[in-house]
Amino acid sequence: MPDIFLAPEVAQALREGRPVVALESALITHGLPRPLNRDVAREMEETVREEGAVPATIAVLEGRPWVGLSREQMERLAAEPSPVKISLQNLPAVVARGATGGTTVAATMHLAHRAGLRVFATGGIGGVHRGHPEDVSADLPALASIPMVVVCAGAKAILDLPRTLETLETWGVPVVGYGTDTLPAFTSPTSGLPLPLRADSPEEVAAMARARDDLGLRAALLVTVPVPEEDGIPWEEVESEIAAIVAEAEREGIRGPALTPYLLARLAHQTDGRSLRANRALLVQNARVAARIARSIESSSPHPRPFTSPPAPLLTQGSGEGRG
Ligand code: PSU
Ligand code: MN
Repeated sequence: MPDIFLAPEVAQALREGRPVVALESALITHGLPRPLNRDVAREMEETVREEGAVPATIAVLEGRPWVGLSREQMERLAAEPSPVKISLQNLPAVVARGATGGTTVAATMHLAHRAGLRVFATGGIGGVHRGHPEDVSADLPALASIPMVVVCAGAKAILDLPRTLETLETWGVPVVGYGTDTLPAFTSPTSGLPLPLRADSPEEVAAMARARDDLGLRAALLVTVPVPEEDGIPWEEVESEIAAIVAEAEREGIRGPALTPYLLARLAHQTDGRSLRANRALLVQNARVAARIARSIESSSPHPRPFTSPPAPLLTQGSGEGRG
C-alpha cells in the first residue's frame, strides 16, 4: 500500500516546482470549536491561493495520510465525531488501524517533508508545559530534525515559553522573529522574551532556508509572526487568566494530549471568545506569510531540488477522492 496520498493539484504543483504550503489539521479537529474550525481551515486555504501558492492541508482519513484535502474531505474531517489527535507517537497505529484524525505540527511536518513540501503554516507550536517540564511536545524534536520552514505565532501562551525557547536553542532550531525582536505569544503579539534573529521579508527567510540546506543542517527554521495588533490580546491581560486555567487543569488532573485542547477551550471561554478571534487572525496571517515565503523559495531554487527531495516514498496521486 502506498504510504502518502497526494491531492492531484498538489502533485502537479510539486512536479512543476510551484510553491505549496502545508497546513496542519489538529487545529481543525482539536484546536477550534465547530463550525469555526471548518471556516478557518477554508480561509487559510483561500489565503494561500490568493498569494499564488497551492494549499495542502494534511490529515489521516481512514488510515490514509493525505497531503491536500478536497472540499468534501475537509468537510468530513471538520465534522468527524471522535477524531484522533495524531502526533508521531500514534501515527503508525492510526494508519495501521484505518483511523481518522488531525495531524499536529510534528506529524504534519513528517508527512509534508516526505511528500517534498518545504513550507508549513500553523498557529502556535507545542512546547514545554508549565509546571510539567516532563511534558515536552513532540513538535520540538520534530522541529529539530525535519528541515522545513515553519511559520507560526510562537508557542502557545499556555506553555512555559522561556523553557520552550531554551529547548529550541539546545536542539539548534533557529527561531526568527518576523518583523519583531521578541517572541510572539500565540494570541498575544509579544511575550516580551527577546529573540536573537529577525527577518523582515520573505526573501530574507528564503535566504536563511537556502543557507541551512547548503550547510546540510537538518533543523526547521521557525518563523514567528505576531498576531495582528487589532486582533491580539495584550499579554498582561491574558497572563493571569492563563495561570488560573493551568492551575484548574492541574486540579482536574488533565494531562498528556488532552491538556492542550483543554487549555485552549478554557481560554476561549474565559476571554469571551477573544482568544478565538485572535487564533483565527493569526492562522490566516501565518498562511499568508508562509505562501509568500514559499514563493520566494521556489523562485530562487533550482528544480528539481537537490537536497530536500523525499527519501523515495511511494507517492500516489489521489484518484476520485482528491481534487479533480
Ligand atoms: N495551533 C493552534 N491550535 C492548535 C494547535 C496549534 O492554533 O490546536 C495544535 C498543533 O497541532 C500542535 C498541538 O502541534 O496543538 C500541540 O499539542 P501538544 O501540546 O499536545 O503536543
Ligand atoms: Mn504533551
